[in-house]
Amino acid sequence: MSSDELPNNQNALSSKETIEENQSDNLNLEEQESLDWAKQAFEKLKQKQLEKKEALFKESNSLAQVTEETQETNNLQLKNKINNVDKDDCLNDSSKDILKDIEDSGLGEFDDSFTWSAGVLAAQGKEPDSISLEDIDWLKRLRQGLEKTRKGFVTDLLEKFGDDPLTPEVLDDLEALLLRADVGVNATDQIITALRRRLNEEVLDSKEGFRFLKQQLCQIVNKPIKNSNQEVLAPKHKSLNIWLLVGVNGVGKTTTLGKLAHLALRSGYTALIAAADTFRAAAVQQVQIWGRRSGVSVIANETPNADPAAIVFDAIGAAKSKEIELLLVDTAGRLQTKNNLMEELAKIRRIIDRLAPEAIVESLLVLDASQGQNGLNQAMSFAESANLTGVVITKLDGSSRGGVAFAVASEAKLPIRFIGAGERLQDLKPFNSFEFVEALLANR
Ligand SMILES: Nc1nc2c(ncn2[C@@H]2O[C@H](COP(=O)(O)OP(=O)(O)O)[C@@H](O)[C@H]2O)c(=O)[nH]1
Ligand SMILES: [Mg+2]
Repeated sequence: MSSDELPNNQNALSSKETIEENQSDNLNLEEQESLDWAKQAFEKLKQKQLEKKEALFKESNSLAQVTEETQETNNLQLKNKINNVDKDDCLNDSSKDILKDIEDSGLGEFDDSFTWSAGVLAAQGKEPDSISLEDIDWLKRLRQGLEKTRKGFVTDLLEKFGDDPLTPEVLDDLEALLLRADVGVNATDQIITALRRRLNEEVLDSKEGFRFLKQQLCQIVNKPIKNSNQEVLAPKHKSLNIWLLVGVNGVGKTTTLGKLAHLALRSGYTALIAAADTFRAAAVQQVQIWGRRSGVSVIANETPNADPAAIVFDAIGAAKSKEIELLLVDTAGRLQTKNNLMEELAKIRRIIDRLAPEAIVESLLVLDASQGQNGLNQAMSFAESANLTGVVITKLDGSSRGGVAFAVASEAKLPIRFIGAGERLQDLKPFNSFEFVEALLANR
């Protein structure tokens, strides 16, 4: 194998050196430590990436059993294969592995986006060699996704905060900004009151003010999580866990269900999907595609308007006989009337209670971040009839209204369990308040 096929480590090093030269003059100790951490992490990841690529090429060579001379053609075929599987909904296992390898190889440059992501991981006590490319990819995506929210909020905020100690007038401006960013009346009140109290006690410079604001924002989203006594939502092994995905049409229920199935399998759970959105014919097929993508079986009935409760009935039977740990239930988002929709959810719930009273049931409301305040209204109306236990916020990539997370936590008092930022299988992660707030206020 020629060394040309391997990623060029030299490029990464030279860009790293440039950053170092430019920055080392005016870095304080804390920043220098953070940069060192990021450099170490970058080196480790680069190494892992190299090893992975080498393994991939070796594998492709042994599979095709080609000689040195024909290797170039073979690599080309491999690349073609990779390009093609990207468009294929029904990936086979080996294509999936290759695709994953290639996707994972996107380390990119040692740039501001990498150092920021590394800083967020370091601040949570992680070691440079324990992080993965996926961690970095996700944080970059989250920061990028929240850019629109940030632009309309943080940029103004930084301008208002300036470099001087905070004044009561700045708090009035902050209040208006928070409300405009869909943070909601309750959460905004809470933040402004806390800041005011602090300002009365001491002089607060803008940097400390910003830090205090982040802390307040974290507290707001953490409160319902703490109240639930479950830091991260995960199914209980060797038990039947049933997670219902509810919410209005188009918010991303089915997509989230597919991503959750993938996450569950990767985390070592056995999973099954129930296609209980029978209101639209295409909905069942869409679930089946996600089932194939994630490698999880689907219980469905393709008869138009089949009874969703009957599908859940069958799915529970199958889950019990196969000792499934996580049953994911897709539900309809639109029926003729809102009452019908709520009645249908209640009926599904009754079936579960009757058939699997021992099951651990989660009713997760899926909210589209781009709907802002409207999402909060949905949360309030579903909370009454759907026994909600948590929220999934989707479409954080490119939404300008990510602030709604705070409104949901403080007004609907629901823990945010997962967030979605993209349409790929891996674009869903358990909610982490620290990462979310850091990504939202990433400029400082
Ligand atoms: N950009 C982006 N699109 C998403 C995300 N989640 C879902 N979508 C898209 O939103 C649309 C509606 O999703 P779907 O799962 O069918 O919504 P449902 O009607 O609630 O089941 C689809 O085009 C999805 O690809 C996300 O996190 N980011
Ligand atoms: Mg759907």
